[in-house]
Amino acid sequence: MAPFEDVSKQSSFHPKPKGLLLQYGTAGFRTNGEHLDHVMFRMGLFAVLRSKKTKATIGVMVTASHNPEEDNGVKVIDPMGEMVTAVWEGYATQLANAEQEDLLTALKDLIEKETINMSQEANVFVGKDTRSSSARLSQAVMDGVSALGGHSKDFGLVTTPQLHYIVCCHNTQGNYGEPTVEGYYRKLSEAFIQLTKNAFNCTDDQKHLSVDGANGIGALKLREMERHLKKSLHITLYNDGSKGKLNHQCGADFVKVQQKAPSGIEINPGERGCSFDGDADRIVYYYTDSQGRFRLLDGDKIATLISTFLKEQLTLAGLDLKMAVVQTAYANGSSTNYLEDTMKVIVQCTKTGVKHLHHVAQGFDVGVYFEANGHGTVLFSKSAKDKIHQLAENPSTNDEAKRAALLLQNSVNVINEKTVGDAISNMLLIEAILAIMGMTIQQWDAIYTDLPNRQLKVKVADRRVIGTTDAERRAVSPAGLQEAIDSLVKRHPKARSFVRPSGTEDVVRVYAEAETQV
Ligand code: G16
Repeated sequence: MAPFEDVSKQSSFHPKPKGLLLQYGTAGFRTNGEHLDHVMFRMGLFAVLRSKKTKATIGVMVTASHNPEEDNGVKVIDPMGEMVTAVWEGYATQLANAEQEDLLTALKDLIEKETINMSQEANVFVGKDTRSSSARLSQAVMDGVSALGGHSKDFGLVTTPQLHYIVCCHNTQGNYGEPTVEGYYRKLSEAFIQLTKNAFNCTDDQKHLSVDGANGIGALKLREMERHLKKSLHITLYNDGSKGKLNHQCGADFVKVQQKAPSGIEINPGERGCSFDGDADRIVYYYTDSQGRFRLLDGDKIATLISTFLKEQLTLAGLDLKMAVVQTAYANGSSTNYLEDTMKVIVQCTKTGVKHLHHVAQGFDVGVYFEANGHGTVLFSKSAKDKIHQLAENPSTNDEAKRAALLLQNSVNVINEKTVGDAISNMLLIEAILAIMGMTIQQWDAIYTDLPNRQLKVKVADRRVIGTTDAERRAVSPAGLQEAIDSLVKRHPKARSFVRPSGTEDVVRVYAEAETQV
């Protein structure tokens, strides 16, 4: 059957509800899982075209990450593990929103606009999270792939970063690693074990970490990974999905926004805990201090810890590389001040969405990027990696520089940089850094003091009436909104506030920070 006839026939099994329009949001389409069947089928078609265009394998992950269990969504992964470009996001929206009778026309338009060679082979790797709707929706993706003559490979339950890793390994013919989940465990664990060999005085107690798996896929995968870590880290896993509901009163988003510990976790005062989100691409850390106060170490604190460590090792190695930290409007003002004034690193601010941060970080030798919500990673340019490698291999390198170069090399391997953020990989990196630097979580927390801050979600009739500029730090519409914010902000020292429409939930997000809180 000619491909378009098959699309016509198959799409009638995945019909689009008339009039339903969805926007490609911060990380792809996301809404209640009941409304996504046609979107998933069409994202299967879309992935085939993207694969033909790039002559490489594309990933499609069925997940709604931090959203509640009843939601679902889709993240499309480009050949090198990155997210698709803005132009292709536009095509995805056109395909998802074409009425049933217009689907073939939308498809042919895209093929023509991008001059896609339809005889080129297409391969799509598909993964899913643990939501109850994910199995049905990932089948819809695969139906879309086969309707347009593509080949799909189902990786089943995987974290989003694992699918990014597998796509990148496959497309680099194994250069990035072995393209399997086991290959992922081996690569990261080996790098972690090598790194922590440098933590000379680390006691068994210091190797202990409590992990909140958000009742999601991250919990399952961390359990699978444990044996590869060979007791180099002692993990107690909570919210492993055996009874609680996904992201409900737990997980990285809950902890960050509510600024309190997840339910279902028991940690003694002073001990480290961390939370993953629903697809394990975000992580935040915390502990309770001696006065029983909950202390959160979010993406800003993570970026500071990692950049402190990397900067120190680059100096010891004698490597003069350009390093920057990329943040968003949510970054706590204290973190930005500390990075710029004390650490003297370049800091840049972008719009929300790791795809934006990733892009800016690519402009540096070492680009550390984290959103305050715990989503981020570190990018090393090819020339930075080459210089580190040469130094580590050169027999005339002195001992101190060699040790630093080896630490940097193993850090590169433990950081799953092709993923735009990976909770498991970031957890291992943080644990290794704390062990190597002999640092407690309290000492890490004391690097700088967060300005008190709050984040709220507000439900409005149409969140799209809010337009923003200046990396979402100022509202341009509706008229009068920014002036009202300004007049409140100027009454308080070190105050800052902004509003922006969420790209993953049907809410407006409101952020405020100031020197003091009442
Ligand atoms: C996604 C994006 C993140 C973003 C978050 C919230 O995270 O990947 O970059 O910060 O949504 O976005 P918004 O404020 O627009 O709703 P995740 O972990 O849910 O995929």
